[in-house]
Amino acid sequence: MKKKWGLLVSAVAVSAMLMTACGGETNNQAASGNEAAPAAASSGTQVNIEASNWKFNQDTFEVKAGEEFTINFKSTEGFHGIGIEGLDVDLQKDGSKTLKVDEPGEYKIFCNIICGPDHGKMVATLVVK
Ligand SMILES: [Cu+2]
Repeated sequence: MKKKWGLLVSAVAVSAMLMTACGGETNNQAASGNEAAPAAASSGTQVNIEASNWKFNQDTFEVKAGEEFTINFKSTEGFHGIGIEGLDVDLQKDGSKTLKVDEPGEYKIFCNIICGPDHGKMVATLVVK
């Protein structure tokens, strides 16, 4: 029993020393890394699409071909959804979808819920470059 405690204590002591050593070394990196932190936290390109009566927050949304991106969709007013022609995107009301498009081009974003008189005006473009 005593031996076990001894081992445990020395193990803790060693890891504490290691942690201190690492902490000292990474302090500088952590400080300079702060600027990049928001991008790292969201992991990848975020495309924020918001729908209201009866429009999207932007006419075009741009992403890079062959790179993963996440669509964050939100209905801020009314009840809307999005579909994107030729892509596997089908979100309603709120939701996220991560995908990758290899083929550059323009993809039509449309509302996929019959939401009212100007439903047909709810279109935007996903530009894949
Ligand atoms: Cu609609």
